[in-house]
Formats: sequence, structure tokens, C-alpha cells
Amino acid sequence: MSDQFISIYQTSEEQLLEKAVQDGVETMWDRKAAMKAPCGFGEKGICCRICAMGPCRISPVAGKGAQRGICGATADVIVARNLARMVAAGTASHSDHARDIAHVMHMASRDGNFKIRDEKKLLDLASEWGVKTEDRDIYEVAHEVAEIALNEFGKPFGTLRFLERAPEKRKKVWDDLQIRPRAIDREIATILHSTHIGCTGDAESLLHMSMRTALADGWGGSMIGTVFSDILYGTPVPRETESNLGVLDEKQVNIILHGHEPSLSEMIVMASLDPEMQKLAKKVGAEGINLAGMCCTGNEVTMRHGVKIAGNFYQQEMAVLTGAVEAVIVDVQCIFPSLVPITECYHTKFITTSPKAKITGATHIEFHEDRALESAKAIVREAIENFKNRKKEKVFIPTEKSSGVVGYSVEAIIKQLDKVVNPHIDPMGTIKPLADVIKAGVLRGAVGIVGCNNPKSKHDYSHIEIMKKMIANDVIVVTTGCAAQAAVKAGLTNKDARKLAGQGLATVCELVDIPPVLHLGSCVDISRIMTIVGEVAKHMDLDNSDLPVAGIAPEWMSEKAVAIANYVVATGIDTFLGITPPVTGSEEVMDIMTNRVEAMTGAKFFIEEDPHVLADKVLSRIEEKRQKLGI
Ligand code: SF4
Ligand code: MSK
Repeated sequence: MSDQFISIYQTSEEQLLEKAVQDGVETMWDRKAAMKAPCGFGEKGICCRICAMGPCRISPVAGKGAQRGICGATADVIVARNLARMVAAGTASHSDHARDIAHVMHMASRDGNFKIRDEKKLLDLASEWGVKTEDRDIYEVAHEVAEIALNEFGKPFGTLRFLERAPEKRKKVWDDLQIRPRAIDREIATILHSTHIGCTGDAESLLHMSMRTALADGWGGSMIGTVFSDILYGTPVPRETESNLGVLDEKQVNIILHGHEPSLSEMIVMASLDPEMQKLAKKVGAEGINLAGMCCTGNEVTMRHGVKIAGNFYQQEMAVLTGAVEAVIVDVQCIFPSLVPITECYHTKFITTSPKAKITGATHIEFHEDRALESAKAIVREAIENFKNRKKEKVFIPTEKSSGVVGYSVEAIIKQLDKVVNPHIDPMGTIKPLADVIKAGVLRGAVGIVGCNNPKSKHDYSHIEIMKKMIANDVIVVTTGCAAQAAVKAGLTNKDARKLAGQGLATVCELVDIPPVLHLGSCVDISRIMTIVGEVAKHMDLDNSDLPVAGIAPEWMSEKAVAIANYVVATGIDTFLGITPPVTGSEEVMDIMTNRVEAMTGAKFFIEEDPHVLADKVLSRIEEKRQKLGI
């Protein structure tokens, strides 16, 4: 099934790139070619421009070129400092996204646009955080909980609340290492301070601080992003969707929703269902409004509303190349500025909505949360009115699309697992069945496959090859972000994909009625993976690092991915990177990441660009862990 997909997919990709040439459009491939060979210093992480005495490019090869920067910083320090700043930027991005969601919850009201959709989750969180709930209006509770969350960003004392959700053994590791993050903003500020000229000059200390900052993402910003989005917009449940550019519809107004935060996209979904908007679409000659998601926004709206997915990160330019998109609506993160010149070649409107991510040349229609639906309608109206400008002769929509099931929140997974016991007699409501099948060896282990697309790797190829190898070897896959969208496109989140699984996994899939690859959501939803791993560890009275599990980022590209990789390792889970990070210029940093960090956190980084070799390494590490556990 997926082999067939890969060949089909390449055909449509090639067709669109040919169309780009005919239409005189420049794509990322033209720009990549113009870039020629990448800068060797940047690639190794040994270029420093932190102060104006530099930039300093140093050569760690003995006797050749500068050995230290002008201030005396070594390759180890420069590489570690650059990496730490990537972690800070990644943590800031996920966490600022979460802050906005918490603000939205603070303004939620019964008669407003933003409502509480999962009251149980809110009440559970309120009791976890010691907020009184009896005899109180649910919105009063929501506002107090939101205020506590907002204080997690800048509180002067204490450490992050969600850390308490981790297994006791993991908390002890964090305490021993003194890497429990304090306030989220504080960790980001501290690491920026420590990487200023003339501050920390020790690679190990920088990587140690990076882990603390990254944990402020995984167990702070990202977890707040996930939990608060569920409370406001609903905890996802499994539902069918379709993915790939074939979801675009020639007869409808096509709107691409791209970016990350669900607040805007939720309102666009509501606005597009509004009878006034539907009527307007008919009036301009369209059969309706077709929303299609992209990147993490795509994941947010598909798992809560079944909105189809146009594609992942790499396909943002491709979507416009179809000539059939009336508007690309974006908020923050992973948006190519090239969408300006490329949309100018067609009738497509490129609409930015966040003051945090304005792009020169785009149409900026600011999304105001306090009049959210009104703002969303204004944006949708722009798209509809643009339908009449579509040039029929420029339209080419590839036919490829796949169906799949998305929306496996932790709650949904537990509910499915209850199917292994008789749900009418004794629903367990716990992760026990998963722990049992892992212990018994029916499943050898579990992996999270996450992250982006990167032109250094063939589009989606590493994601899909690694997923296929995992499931064939009875390793269940959970996936988020653009990797999850690759899985849907390849048909791997389809329940039929159990045909590709080993016997043990196929049996579990059949009993529990799940596909072998579970779509868990967007990048911030990696916090769901941390939660599941933690629950299995608690159930088995183990630490996360004892479990036969791993994190894999086959085609990562963003600073957010660097933060994720660091918090996953700090959480005790091995992380396999399919793209080499810019750290190879320092032997010490490489040694810490791929070796010494294991003695600290029980997990380490593996760097391997060949997806097949990477998959073999994951499988042998999983067996190593099983052997240690005697299972
Ligand atoms: Fe050069 Fe040091 Fe300034 Fe970096 S901080 S640019 S290594 S002088
Ligand atoms: S959108 S961070 S390209 S996964 Fe979250 Fe995709 Fe990576 Fe952006």
C-alpha cells in the first residue's frame, strides 16, 4: 500500500514541479540549488556571531585555521552555545503558542466565541492544581486555572506544575541533575543570558542547561498547549480524514489553513459553516467552501473536526502551484516567506493574521481573539470573493489522496485499550493492557515518530520507511506533526495498514480496533507521548528510560525540533535524529549527546541519516532494553 503511495506521490510532485517551470514559479528546490554547497562552518556549528568582535569561524582541525574565537571561545563552547540558543528558540515558540491558548481560556465565556468544550478535563486539572470547583461556575474555574497557567511562564518561585505528572523515578533523576525547570520564560531568559558573550564557557554546563530549558517546553509550554486546547476545543477522538493535495476541490472555494495555534483555525472552521458564508460561496459560483489543513494547524483541525489535510510542511508551495487555492491563511511558525512571490503568480491570497508573524507582501488581516468569529468571517469572505479571480487554465489538482484515522488522544487510546477487556464488565480505564502486551512481547516496543520535512531527505521517504519497518517488527508507532501527515498520506493510519504489521501488532490492532500507526496530533502534542510513556512506566513501577521505547525525528528541520529532542532525552527516552544537527564541529558536544548524557538521563541521541540503518538501530536498542528488563 505505501510502496504504491510513494510512487504515486512522486508522480504528482514531479507534475507540480513541471508546472512550476511552465508557470515561471520559483520553488524551494530552485533556491536550494542556488545555495550550492552549504557553509561547512555553519553545518558543523563552529561559526559564532554572538558578539560584534566576530563573526568568528574556527577550525577545530589541529594546526589549521583559528582554534578559538577572538574572545577565546573553543569549538566546544561555540557549538554548545549555538545548540542552546536553538533550544531556547524552540522552547519559546511552543510556549508562546501555549501562552496564547491560556489567554484565550482566560477570556472564554458562556456567551462568547470561545467556550469550554471538555469540562471534565478542566475539572480534573483544577483538582490537580488545587483549584476549588464545588459550587462554582465552570467559567470561573476556567479563568482561575488559566491564570495559574499564565503564571507558569513567569512565577518567581517553584518549579513547573506539570512535572508532577512524571513517574517518581524520573522526578528523582531531574532532582539529582537539578534540571527541574522553574518558570518557562525564566529558563528561556537564563539560557540566553548564559550564552551571551563572556558568560558560560563550558559545553557540558550549556547542554545541562539546555535540557532544563527544553523540559520547560515538553512539560511546560507544550503540555499547556495540548491540555488547554483540549479543554477549549475538545479532546480529540478517532475520526476519519483524508490527506494529500487531492483533497483540493476544483468546484469549491479552497482555503488552506497553515500554521500552528488552533484558536484561529477553530474560528475559521466555524465561520466557514456559517450560512451567510455558504450563501456567499454559492453566489460567487462555487459549490461550497473546502477547508484543507497544512502542518500542525492541519493536525489540530483534522483531529477535532475531520477537516481534510492538504499536506505537510514541504507541500505549502505545491498547494499554491495547483492554481486552485483562493487563500492561504496562516498564523505562526513553519510558514515560507516564499508564499508571497508564489501566490503572486496565481490568484491566491496569502493572508497573515498574527502580529507575531507578519510577512512583507502578504495581506495582513489581524485575528482578534476578543472578536474572533467576526475576524474569522472577514478572512473567509476575502477568500470567497477571490474565487472569481481563479484562472481555469492555470488549475491542476493532483488526484492523489489517502484516507486514515486521526485523533488518538491519551483518553482515546485508553478507551480503545479497554476493548481488550470486556468493556461491559470491567473497563479498566488505564494503560495496563498496553503495558501487558509490551511485557508479553506481543509488541516489542513503541516509538514516537515526529517532526518536519527537510530537503536534505527525500520528501516523507524517511518517515514512511522507518514507520513501515517499525510496524513490520511489532513496534507500535505514535506520530505527530508533519510525520503524522506523511503517515496519513501513506495510508499507514488506515486500519487496513495492519496488513503491513508483524503478527503481534496486527493482532493487537485487530483486538483493539486501531491502525498500527496512531496519529496523536500536532507538535505540541508530543506532550501526549510523554504522558503515555510516563503512565506505562508508572504502571510497571519503572522509569521511562527502562522502557523499550524511542523517539525518532527522521526529517526534522526546526529549532522547535531541537527543543523537543532535548526534552525527550531529558525525559529518559532515546532520540534518533535522521538529519545531523550542527554539532559535529565539537568532539565534546558529540560525545556528550551520543554517549555521556546516558549516564545522566538514561537516554541518549543517535544520529543516522540512512533511514534503514536508523530503523535497525532503533530495533536493536529496543531489544537491548527488553533484555535488561528480562522481558
Ligand atoms: Fe567571536 Fe567570541 Fe564574539 Fe563569538 S562571542 S563572535 S567567538 S568573539
Ligand atoms: S509543523 S515544526 S514542519 S513538524 Fe509543527 Fe511540521 Fe516541523 Fe513545523
